[in-house]
Amino acid sequence: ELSYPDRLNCAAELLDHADPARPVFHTPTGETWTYGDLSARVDRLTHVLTGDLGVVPGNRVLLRGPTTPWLAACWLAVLKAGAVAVTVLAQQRPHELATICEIARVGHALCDVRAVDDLAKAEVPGLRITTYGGDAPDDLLRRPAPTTPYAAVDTAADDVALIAFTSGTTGRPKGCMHFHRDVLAIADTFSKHVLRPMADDVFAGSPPLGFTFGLGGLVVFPMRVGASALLLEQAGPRQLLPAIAQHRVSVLFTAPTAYRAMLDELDEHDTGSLRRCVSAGENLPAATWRAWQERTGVRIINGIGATELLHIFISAADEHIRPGTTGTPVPGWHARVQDEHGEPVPDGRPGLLAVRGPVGCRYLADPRQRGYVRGGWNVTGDTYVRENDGYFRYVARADDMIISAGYNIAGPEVEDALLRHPDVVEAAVVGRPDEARGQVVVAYAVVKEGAERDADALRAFVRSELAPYKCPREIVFLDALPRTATGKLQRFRLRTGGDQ
Ligand code: 3SK
Repeated sequence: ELSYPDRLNCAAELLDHADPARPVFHTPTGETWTYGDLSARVDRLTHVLTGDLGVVPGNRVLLRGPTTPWLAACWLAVLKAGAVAVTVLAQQRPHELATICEIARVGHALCDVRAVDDLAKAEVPGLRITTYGGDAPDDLLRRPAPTTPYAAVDTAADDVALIAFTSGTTGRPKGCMHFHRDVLAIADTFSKHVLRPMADDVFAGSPPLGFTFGLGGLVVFPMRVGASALLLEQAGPRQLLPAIAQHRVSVLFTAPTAYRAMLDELDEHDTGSLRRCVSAGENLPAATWRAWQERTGVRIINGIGATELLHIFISAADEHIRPGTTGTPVPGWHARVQDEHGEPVPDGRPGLLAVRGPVGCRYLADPRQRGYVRGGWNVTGDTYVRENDGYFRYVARADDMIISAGYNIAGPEVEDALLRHPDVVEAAVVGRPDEARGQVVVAYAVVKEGAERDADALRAFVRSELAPYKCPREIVFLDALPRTATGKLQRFRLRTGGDQ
């Protein structure tokens, strides 16, 4: 059981316990911030926020920019001032930003000068935008401010610290409110018990700080143990590999597609510093896990997390990892598989994943709350099987199950089979309405550059891997699959044949 004092400011907690001389952030250009630098810069920012900018506890402050130490510092400063950080992604467009600001009643924004155009275009009434990293005299970093320490606002452990938005894979964004204690709870559950980082670790990864996968993996987890993180503005597979070699990265956070893409270029880079590799955001195919382990010697820590629950709640480490499964509930979390009425289903049978633990889903002013939290359980929208030894195996997103001629077919199982073909880089499988069968299986595939786009050969390959009723009726080749800004596959766009 986790226990925190009633009064708690998570930013102060993360900043105050590390050795000021130790590094906290590195940049690809070779800049290093120590914990002492970070503390001093956060305090300056907090003075400006609460002075010049008039931010008071409880105000919602939008943060927008590429992954840099300054973005992390702004996040910490907002929390230290007792305000609420509203995190968004650099890819979000004016219309989405306007909706988020309206839902969260955002009054202030701190925005990297390079990302300000779309925020300005959102034309949010009353929004006060302050840019950082530019030349203007009123730039956040150029404003005069006391250099004295700032005493953190005395927030309650249950005060909201963060509103993280999720659009899921479709629909109006939902703001997930998280408390100061929640921020520490993700470090004191998944990170402490599964990841087990050390102060000498160097973290890096692809998820942006506007995605809680990245905020946890690149800021909260390293800071909770006094370790450091390399913050990369560009963090695709092409940038990650040289960065790992150059900065001796030991803890990597990225998504299954990136692991798969990196496999092709592994030989050209030294990945010997890697000690922990975490995969989340989507299901990790067993084939990718095995290939990564064979080539790097590192056993990927697979996990399922959600913006609603801040970070990962089912996972496994070291010898407990079982490829093809997600793992077991992270210590502090409980999970079960239930039917649509909330009744547990027997082990071995698919059903809806339901979890509860130290962090809960609290949508801001959104009736969809009732669908997510049912009978005290958070129902994540994933179909899972619990094996009889307690391991949880992903089947599909609940709305991604395909029912064809009475057969239940899990799209991800067919995708895994497609991905076992050496030419296939990415695959997505959906059900298309069909008069005779209810639905038929349709696959979308991205193949390696120069590989033949031979649908018949690929269908024959799938038939050699799976029962014939699971074989796609049609295979469509694309140059890339439609994904959300956080990299999640948008199957609904393939189902509706929308713009790809
Ligand atoms: O949405 C997810 O998939 C996720 C995974 C890990 C940690 C956090 C999140 C939001």
